[in-house]
Amino acid sequence: MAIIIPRDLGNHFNPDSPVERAEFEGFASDVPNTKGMITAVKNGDVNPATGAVVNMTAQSQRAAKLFRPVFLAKLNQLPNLSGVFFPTPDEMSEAFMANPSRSGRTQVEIFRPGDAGANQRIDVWSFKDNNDSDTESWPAPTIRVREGQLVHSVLSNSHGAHTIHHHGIEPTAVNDGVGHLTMEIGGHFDGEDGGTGPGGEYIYQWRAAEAGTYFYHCHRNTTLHFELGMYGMLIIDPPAPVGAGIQAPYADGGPGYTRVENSATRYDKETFWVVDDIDISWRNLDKSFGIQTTNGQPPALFTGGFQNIPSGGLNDFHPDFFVVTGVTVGTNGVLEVPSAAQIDRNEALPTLYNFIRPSILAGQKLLVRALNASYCTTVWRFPVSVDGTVTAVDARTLGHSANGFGSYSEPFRLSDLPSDQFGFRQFELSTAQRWDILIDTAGVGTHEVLVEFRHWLNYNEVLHTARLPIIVTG
Ligand SMILES: [Cu+2]
Repeated sequence: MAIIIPRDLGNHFNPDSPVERAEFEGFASDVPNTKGMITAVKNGDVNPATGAVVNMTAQSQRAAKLFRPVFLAKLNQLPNLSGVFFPTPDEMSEAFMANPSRSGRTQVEIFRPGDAGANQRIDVWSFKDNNDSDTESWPAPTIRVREGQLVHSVLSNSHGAHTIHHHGIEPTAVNDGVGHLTMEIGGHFDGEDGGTGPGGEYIYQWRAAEAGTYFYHCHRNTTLHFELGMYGMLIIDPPAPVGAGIQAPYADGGPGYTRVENSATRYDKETFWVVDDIDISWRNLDKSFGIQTTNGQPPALFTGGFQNIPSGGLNDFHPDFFVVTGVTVGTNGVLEVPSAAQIDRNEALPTLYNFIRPSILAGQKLLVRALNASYCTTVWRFPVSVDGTVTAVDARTLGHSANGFGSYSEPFRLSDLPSDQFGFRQFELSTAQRWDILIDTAGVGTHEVLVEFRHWLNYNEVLHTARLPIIVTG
């Protein structure tokens, strides 16, 4: 009997064909994962010498496609897999490497607008910094490295299966952190919380090739895990000029250096404006929503997430409120001052609140790193009282001759954008887009930047507007 794969309407799927079955399980379901692929090699389902599939399963198919024979042989020689440590097949070593280390997932509480008593807490998921056990924060702690460094980014697993995808980086395929296809940490096949719990560690290896504003996020069951909060900033800093007195990577908040065309240029302060939308109902979904649990019987339980599922799941998205870099946007659009009761439950809040309300002296330079981490299209409106240079888009420095894009791009001024009748200049960021804006002109006073969250389907509907201040003192 032909069965229609929900995500592939019109194409009939034959579950009796081992090839189709393997493809189906590989792409639409919770298999294969890293441990499963390695186990397939160890079990002899793949010939480690030739890379040929011996027994056709989703795991063996994917392992044969992903791993070169030299790596298959290496896996086969491992004594056992009880250590749940998966070797990085192309691991190399250099002096002055960067070694960030995260575990997933941790849980952090945020608060609805007006909930000063912290009575209506919302759980978000985050990554924990394994080198800083004191503070759990959301967004996850920034990974910050120096341009040119070889990076070994460790992900260990504390609950459920996750990955790290270093968004905008171009690593080798096994280090890309895209679930199912590459290294997924957490050794079970049957849903988020139904498996064996903790397990696994992997070193994602990549080169910090170009300075810029990136971010990292979990790429397993991505639609859900990203909405639940599994992301943090990833900054690659250019080296400082000789004699600058500071060296990359710089501290969040500045001072530091950013590349403008071909030159490392100093900024005094820095902020990350990371806008996000929160749908409370998604917190109550079964955490396997969006994942096909085959149980060996495709397509058994398609738990939601795709277009032709009539209702429920990941196709129902209705944000209840909005946040900027983890701080709640009030119903009036203003960032909410964290209350004592809230800080009691989320100690990172005061730091975040001050960080995203930058205060500079007149004449100082402020680097705004803007990221849309919501599912809305966002419209950013800068008042004409503020000007600055848009230096980079999606971590590519405009006019940077070394990156290959320099010959056909150049930085531009906010004042190059047309202003509307209300005295604002605007641009759009859709999901995952980043702009770097080096603010260098603003009069004394508080300048409000407006960020509109537009309905993800009906662009003209403004769901909410956040008001972000740039405070300039004399
Ligand atoms: Cu995840």
